[in-house]
Amino acid sequence: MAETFEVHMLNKDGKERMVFKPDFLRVGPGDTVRFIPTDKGHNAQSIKGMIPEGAKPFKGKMNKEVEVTFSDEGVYAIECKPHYAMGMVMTVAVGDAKEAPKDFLERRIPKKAKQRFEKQLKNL
Ligand SMILES: [Cu+2]
Repeated sequence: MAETFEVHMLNKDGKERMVFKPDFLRVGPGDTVRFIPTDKGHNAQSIKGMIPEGAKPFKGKMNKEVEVTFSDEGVYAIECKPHYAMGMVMTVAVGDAKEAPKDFLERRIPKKAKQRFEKQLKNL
């Protein structure tokens, strides 16, 4: 049975600003994640070059809920476009993925986003 998970897009969560909550999820192939703009001014989209090879990119609209079904196994990096520089990113691991590709973080990534990715990837 495919499951649906919910992720909230928030301006603030405790001390952290501009966050996906949760910011790491492990789902099964065929499961769906619903990205909910609980606060205004956010969107959710996959980051180019940071999803499994052959996987379909997605781009949610601003202030709109978007549901994404993850079919391909691997690690997906997701950003909120307006707050990428502030580190508003999350990681979705699909299936048994135990590590991200070696070059996953070897690209231009804003410092705060990179710090959060490094933390998120420890959940793999
Ligand atoms: Cu945002």
